[in-house]
Amino acid sequence: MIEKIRILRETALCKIKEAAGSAEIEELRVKLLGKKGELTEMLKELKNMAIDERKLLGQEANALKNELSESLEIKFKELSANDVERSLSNSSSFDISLPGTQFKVGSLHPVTIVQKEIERIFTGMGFNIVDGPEAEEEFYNFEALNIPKHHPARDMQDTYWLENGSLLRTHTSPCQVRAMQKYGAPLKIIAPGRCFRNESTDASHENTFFQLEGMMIDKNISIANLIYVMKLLLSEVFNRDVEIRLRPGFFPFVEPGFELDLNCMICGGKGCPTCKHSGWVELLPCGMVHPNVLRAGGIDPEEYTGFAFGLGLTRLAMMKYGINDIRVLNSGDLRMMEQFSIR
Ligand code: FA5
Repeated sequence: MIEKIRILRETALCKIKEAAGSAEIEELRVKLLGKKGELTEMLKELKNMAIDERKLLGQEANALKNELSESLEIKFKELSANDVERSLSNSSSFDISLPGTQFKVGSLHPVTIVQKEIERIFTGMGFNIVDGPEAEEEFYNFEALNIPKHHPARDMQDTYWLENGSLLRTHTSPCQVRAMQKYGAPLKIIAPGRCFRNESTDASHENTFFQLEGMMIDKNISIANLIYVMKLLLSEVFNRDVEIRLRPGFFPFVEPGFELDLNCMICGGKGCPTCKHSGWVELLPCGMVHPNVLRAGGIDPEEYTGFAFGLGLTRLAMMKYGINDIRVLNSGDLRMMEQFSIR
């Protein structure tokens, strides 16, 4: 038996050494160590032997099993590496020195970048972020904001009506009333979102654009609070002092109401198509919340006052990044998007 083991060892190691491919090694493994392999059969014979002989031959046979497994493994690895190399060099259409395929990674839209930045600033001041539906009820878009049916103020926002009687919200202001009804006073919220108007488009007007609504209601809130928050917001967004102007503005849902304009950052105030050659960009209407709006939200105007603003988020993104035409922001043109690497 010991002689059989010796002969098996020599022939097996020789065959392993001479094997020409990884498939051949696999065949040898089955032939030698598989269930019905030569060595396995030999081990089975041990059970018929005397105990001393079985012990000695068992040790020999097991040592050979380990040795063969190891040799098969080493040779298999060596031949597999050769196989890959051979198949690569045989294939004339594959040049392994070429760089791999590069996958494009997306980036955030400039409006989203600015929105996130403003959310960071306001949540830092204790404001909550709320949401509202884009397909809105007429009541929230107009009546609750002190704009009754047939009031001329409705003409300021040419509206897309839906067949079911609701509309595509023309501004984010409906979120004011929804938030008051849901959370009551005191209240500090911002509501970023998409708005729709049937506008003729030009360098600063789109029919689909983003606004960011803000509202603060508490006891004794005044215009001083409003101005402070607006200044803080803009200096944080632009990381420097910016030139602004406040003019009286009419919005039925605030009293008094203001238009906050930003010195045009595309032309530095000299005049260009983006600012309609005025040097100023209308950015941020704001004012003290009208008592009728507080009432519509279920808040007592005798006890509480508040301010609200409606920031033109898309226009702010244009000013921040020097984009001179609003239409590229909705164009889906990747050449524009690829310039913003923030993810
Ligand atoms: C409003 O929409 C008011 N709801 C804002 C408001 C809220 C006033 C709270 C007072 C208190 P206005 O129509 O001016 O106001 O729009 C606000 C801002 O949205 C504008 O200053 C502008 O920056 C932006 N905006 C309006 N229309 C367009 C448009 N067609 N394309 C791009 N941006 C627009």
